[in-house]
Amino acid sequence: YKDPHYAEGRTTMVHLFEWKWEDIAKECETFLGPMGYGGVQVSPISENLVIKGRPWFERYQPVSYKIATRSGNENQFRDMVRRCNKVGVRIYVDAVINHMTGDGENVIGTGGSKAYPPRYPAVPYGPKDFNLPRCGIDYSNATSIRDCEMVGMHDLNQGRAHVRSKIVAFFNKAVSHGVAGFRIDAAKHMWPKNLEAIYSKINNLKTSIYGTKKRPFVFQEVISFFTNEPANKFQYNNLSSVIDFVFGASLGRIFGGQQSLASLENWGTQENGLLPSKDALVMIDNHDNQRGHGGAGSTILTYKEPKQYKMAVAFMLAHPYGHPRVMSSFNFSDPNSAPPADDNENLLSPSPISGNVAAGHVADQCGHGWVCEHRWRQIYNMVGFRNVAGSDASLANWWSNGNNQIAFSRGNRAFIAFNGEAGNDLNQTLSTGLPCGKYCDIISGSKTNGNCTGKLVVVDVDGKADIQILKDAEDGVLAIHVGVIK
Ligand code: ARE
Ligand code: CA
Repeated sequence: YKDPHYAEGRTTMVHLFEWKWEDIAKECETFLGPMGYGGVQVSPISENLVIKGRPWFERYQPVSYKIATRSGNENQFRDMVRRCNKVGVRIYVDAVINHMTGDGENVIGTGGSKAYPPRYPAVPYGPKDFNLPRCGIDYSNATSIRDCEMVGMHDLNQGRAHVRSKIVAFFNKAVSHGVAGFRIDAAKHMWPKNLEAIYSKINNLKTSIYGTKKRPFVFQEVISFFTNEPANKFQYNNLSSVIDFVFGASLGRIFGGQQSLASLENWGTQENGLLPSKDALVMIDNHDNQRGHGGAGSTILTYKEPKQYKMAVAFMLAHPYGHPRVMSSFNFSDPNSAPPADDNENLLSPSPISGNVAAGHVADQCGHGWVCEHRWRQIYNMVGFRNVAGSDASLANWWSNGNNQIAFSRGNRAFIAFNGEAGNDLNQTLSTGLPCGKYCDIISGSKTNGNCTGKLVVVDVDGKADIQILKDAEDGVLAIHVGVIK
């Protein structure tokens, strides 16, 4: 359950938050595939409650397990998975299985199903399928975290055979369409032994795509910062991967200027409070904490602080620790707001990419309020860096000025330097570990038609190069690798 099953040479997934299935299919073909992304985490696929104003969070209140949301229907979903797999990009489903909706009258879902909480005839679930008596979560109590209701939503009892079988059937429907795995929403609110039983019943992945006897990649959402929390990540990482929230909170603090970059020398070890690397799905921000939901507060960096954010993302993608996930957002000021509406205001989720990218071309941003961090040159070029570095090129040539300037290589394949000092330029001759040659910096530009559109870096026979990052440069990073020799 810990192998993402990326196609050969790929290493990184992107969360295309609130995107439509048709748009994701196109994005796989025109951008993600060509640029080397390994997979997409999609928004929840199961029919959800329609909430007035259509906030993004309605998608976390299931009404049934029909594939019918504003992202699209089951045919569109199946078509997306097929087209993405065809260009080497995997699909991971965000699975909301801890709960259904809150209370409500005239509850109607995005697929037209009616519900009378706690009765959900379209599954069907009835009162016996939920934990009783109803209670609110007390976060100091392990049982309460599992068996009480998160913000008033009816809490499913995954100990019941009926509930398990419905969840398993839902997973197997997605597997039959060719997905590579699942994000388990609110895993912390379900008992590890129940999850284990459910995972074990999921079918093997489609052999025609993944080969024989391949288990789904399962990454569990367990918000956990301290080992002494009654429900914490170390209770889940023996089952499958876990999203490590310490990662983004710590890097946010460091690249946000509260702690020196030099302190990253031993990053990725137990001392940092992180899970073992192979168990950890990591990110700088996610759809919750970028808008103040779900813990860690103001230390989280987002697209709203672009220079620091791009540095933190570059560090995540350059460092060998963990399975990285890039966030792709829509712009917001109100944390509850719906995804962008299109010109006629009827459709939510207008196409982020219509008219912005011609096939085969790269645009650095999307339109219509979609931020598309994954299309920022400094981010997608770092995905390329990670693919070139691979999993066996270990961290080497660590250098720091003892403060906020650092550099390291990934074996003899890739090299990166950071200047996080507001008051000082970085101007150093550094060991890059790379073969002698002229390289294109992939942060200030790209290599196109044999030329560098950004800085040129000359590595001499000893592997040394003059590295310069000015204090007021647009980006505080310089990165080169053996795939961009001029
Ligand atoms: C919405 C409204 C509520 C209303 C409810 C029911 O906002 O006011 O009562 O509906 O009508 C998302 C939103 C919620 C939203 C929900 C359903 O964030 O605001 O509720 O959708 O529409 C905890 C959980 C963690 C969870 C975070 C948000 O442990 O699992 O809270 N994250 C996932 C998703 C969310 C989603 C859900 C779960 C629910 O990523 O997008 O909620 O499916 C400490 C604790 C953490 C805790 C954190 C925040 O750090 O250690 O465990 O996270 O505080 O409370
Ligand atoms: Ca629960």
